[in-house]
Amino acid sequence: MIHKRFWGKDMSEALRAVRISLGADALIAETKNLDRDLGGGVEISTLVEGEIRDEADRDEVVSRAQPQVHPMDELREELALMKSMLGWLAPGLGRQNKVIKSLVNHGVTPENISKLLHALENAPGNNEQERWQQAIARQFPPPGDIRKSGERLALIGPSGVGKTSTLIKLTLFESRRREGSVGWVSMDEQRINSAGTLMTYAGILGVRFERAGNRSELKIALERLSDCGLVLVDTPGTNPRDNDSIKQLAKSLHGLGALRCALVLSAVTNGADLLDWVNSYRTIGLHSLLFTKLDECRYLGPIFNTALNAAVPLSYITFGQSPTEDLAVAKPEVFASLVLSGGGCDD
Ligand SMILES: Nc1nc2c(ncn2[C@@H]2O[C@H](COP(=O)(O)OP(=O)(O)OP(=O)(O)O)[C@@H](O)[C@H]2O)c(=O)[nH]1
Ligand SMILES: [Mg+2]
Repeated sequence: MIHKRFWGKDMSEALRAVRISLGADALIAETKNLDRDLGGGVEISTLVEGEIRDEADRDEVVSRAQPQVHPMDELREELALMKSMLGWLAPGLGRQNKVIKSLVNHGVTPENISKLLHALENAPGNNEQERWQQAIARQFPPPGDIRKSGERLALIGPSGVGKTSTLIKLTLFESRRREGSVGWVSMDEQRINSAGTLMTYAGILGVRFERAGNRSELKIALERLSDCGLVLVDTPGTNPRDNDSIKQLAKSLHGLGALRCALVLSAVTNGADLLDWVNSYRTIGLHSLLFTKLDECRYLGPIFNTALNAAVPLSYITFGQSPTEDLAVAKPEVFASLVLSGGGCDD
C-alpha cells in the first residue's frame, strides 16, 4: 500500500479528484485543511494498493480549470460526492453496512431506521446479524393471530385486497392447528357470485355457512354458529376514503360480543395510503393487520413502516394464490428476516 495525496481548493474538489483518480472505493486515510502559507485548500491522503514509481504516483493536484460540464452530470457528480463524504464521515453508514442499505432499498423511513439503530444498541445476539434480527423483531407488538378457541373474526378492508381468499386460506391453516368446527358468515350480499363461490367452498371444506345482509342478520348468524370453535366473517370491500361506507360497516359489526376485526391490506400499496387507510378503519376498532400479496411486491418498506407506526398487532401474511400453502402467522422474526435478506433489492 502507498499513500497518495490529493489537493483541492475545498473538500468537494479534493474528493472529486480522489474519485476521478481512484474511483468510489478509495480508502481515505486522512483529510487536512492546509494553512494559507502552504497554499490553503484541503489535502486528502489516501491508501492505494501498489508501489511508488515516481512522484506523480504520490501526489496529485487538482487543476483549477474545470471543463464545461452538463448540469445533469454535475448533479450526479454532486450526489456521488455526498455519498463519498457520508461514507467517510460515518463509516457505519457507508456501503459496507449492508443492513442499512437493505432497509433503505426497501423504503424503510429514516425515522424507523433511526429507531432500529437505537434498539440495536441494547439488542442481544452473538453476531451483527442476530442483533439486527432482535432489534427489528422487538419493534413489533406480539402477533395477533387467531385465539385457540371461540374466535369470531371479521375480515374487513378495501376491495380486492384478498379478504375472501384469505378467509379460505385461514380456515385451512387454522384447521390444522385446532379441533372443532368452523363457520363462515358472508356479508357480501350485494354480489351474488361472491357469496355463491364461498358457499361452494364451504360445502367442499365441510364449513358451516350463513349469510347476513345487516347487523341484525349477522347477530342471528353468529348465534346459529355459536357452537363453532372458529367463525370467520367475510365483508364486502369498502372504499377507505368514503367515510359513509366505513360508518355503515362499523354499524353492522359494532357491539356483537366477541367479534373482532382484522384489517386486510395489500402489500402492493404505497406507504402513505397504507397508514391513511389504517387510520380510516381504526374507527371500527382494529384487532389486527393482515397483509396480503407479499409475493407480488419487491419493496417491503411500506408494510414495514405501517406495521411499526400503526401500533396495531399483525396477525397473518399471505404470499400467493394457493389456498393451502400461502399463508403464515406474521411473526416479528419473519418480518425481520424479510427486510434483512434484502428482498431481492440488493443490486
Ligand atoms: N398473488 C397473490 N394474489 C392474491 C393473494 N391473496 C389474494 N389474491 C388474489 O387477489 C384477488 C382478489 O382476491 P379476493 O379474495 O377476491 O379479494 P377481496 O378482498 O375479497 O375482494 P372484494 O370482495 O371484491 O373486496 C384474487 O385474484 C386472489 O386470488 C396473495 O397473497 N397473492
Ligand atoms: Mg371478497
